[in-house]
Amino acid sequence: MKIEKIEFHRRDNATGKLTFLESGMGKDIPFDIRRVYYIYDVAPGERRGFHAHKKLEQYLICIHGSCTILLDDGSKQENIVLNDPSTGLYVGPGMWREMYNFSPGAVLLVLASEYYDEDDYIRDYDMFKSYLKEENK
Ligand code: T46
Repeated sequence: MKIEKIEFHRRDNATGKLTFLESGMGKDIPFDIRRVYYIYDVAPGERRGFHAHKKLEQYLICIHGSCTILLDDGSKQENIVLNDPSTGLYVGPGMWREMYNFSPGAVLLVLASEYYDEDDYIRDYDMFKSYLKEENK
């Protein structure tokens, strides 16, 4: 499985750090960002996600603290630690994800290619496997 991480631009000086990104063709984020959401105040030991998307593309950025993202493409699993506000993890369609190990105060920011659509979710692992089989026929 190919893990796609992107380092965003950073401007550091004696007063602090600034990270920026732009979206659109040929830019940092190759799709137009239609939605932004963030996950925070995750209780210790809690795990979220447990789904895949059919079309949605996203970049996950842990802008404060750290968390771990499990990615599963149906045949391989990878666990990726996010702990840097200037690094984004690409998560595309057909990828089961779970988010865990949130440090106290962690904030996970997500930049999404589409508006919220519950029909784009596959929230059952067996259905996810069947979906991949159909897609790869
Ligand atoms: C993903 C991971 C990384 C909305 O109404 N609008 C939204 O934009 C979102 C993201 C969620 N919701 C509703 C749907 C549920 O009733 O908020 C509730 C919690 O969402 P969910 O249980 O899907 O949250 P997570 O943290 O398990 O998953 C989220 C995203 O939903 C998902 O697309 O890839 O973060």
